[in-house]
Amino acid sequence: MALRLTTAGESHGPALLALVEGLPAGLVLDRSSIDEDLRRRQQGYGRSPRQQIEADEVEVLAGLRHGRTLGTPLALVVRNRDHENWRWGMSPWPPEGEPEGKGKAPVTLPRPGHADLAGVMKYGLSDARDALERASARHTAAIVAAGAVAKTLLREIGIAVEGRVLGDDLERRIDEARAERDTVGGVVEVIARGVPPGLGSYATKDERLDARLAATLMGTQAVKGVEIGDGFALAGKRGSEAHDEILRDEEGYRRETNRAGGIEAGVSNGEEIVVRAAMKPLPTLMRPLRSADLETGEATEALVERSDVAAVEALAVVAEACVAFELARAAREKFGGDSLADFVAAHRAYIERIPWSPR
Ligand code: EPS
Repeated sequence: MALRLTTAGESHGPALLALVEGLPAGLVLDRSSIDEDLRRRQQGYGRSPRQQIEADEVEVLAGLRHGRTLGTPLALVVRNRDHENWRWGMSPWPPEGEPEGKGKAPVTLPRPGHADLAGVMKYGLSDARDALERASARHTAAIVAAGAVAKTLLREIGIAVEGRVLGDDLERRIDEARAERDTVGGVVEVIARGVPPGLGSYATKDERLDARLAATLMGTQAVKGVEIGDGFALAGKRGSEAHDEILRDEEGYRRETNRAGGIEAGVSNGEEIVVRAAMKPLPTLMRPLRSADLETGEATEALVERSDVAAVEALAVVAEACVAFELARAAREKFGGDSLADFVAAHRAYIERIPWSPR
């Protein structure tokens, strides 16, 4: 019963696609809640003018009938409105007619921090656009659509996932950076409530829930660090200050602290799952860094083009989607079921068996 996500799509191509396999049959999806998450991702202080062009909404091509999943692959599409301006430049087939619109000229001034240089070397490209289009964080719209579906599934077993930006000085930092034609990053936190003990496993590295959450967040554009619970701060503490004492009363086991962030030995322990991701400042700078031209090898300045000053608020929504999808994947492994009713019943039977009281 493996829940799997495959995505495709370029930033200025016709659309982004998400293929979700392994959902149970009978899950009722709500189009407006998926679109609401897509809207949340587009908002946020410091975003690029691109967001005034896009109005992301989900289209379903397969796997759903009358709002209920069929237990078959669910195919989601988010169209790129901006593709209209890139019809020639991003045409999937050799374009017909005279070059027009955006993307006509090759990108040859690689930006430090973006995929441009590594991409052209790795794939043997002459136009960095062939690399940057897929590396673009526009891809995260597909992730958020799939994450909204995962959240719907998790809700059926009492799990809620919520992302937020840490630090309240982001707007000031963005204003200052914009004034100096620079960019900023930041830190986001995702909390998952209602996760039962026992998701993930210590049996193999691949099954560890902490490893899986770290991988999915690190797999998101611009993320350079992930921590679970008190993470890096734990390294400087004594063992007696670092661990969460185990208490037991008539309702079950509980903890008074949650420094482990809800995961011990790669397994959820019933406490809130707390995970943070650090986002680097975005690499497209209006006052560019030094670079070298891909055609001539000459010293130059990196590409300057429309971009965001910050996308940290968007990352909070994306990270929420990533964590939700990974938890849903772990829950599908544990509770199985071809139908939603079977999945929910297996979860209920497990909760009744273990001495844990969801708070
Ligand atoms: C991005 C560059 C910008 C961002 C984009 C990510 O796009 P454009 O090149 O069209 O101005 O707006 O993010 C999105 C489009 C989005 O929806 O999040 C990049 O280079 O990664």
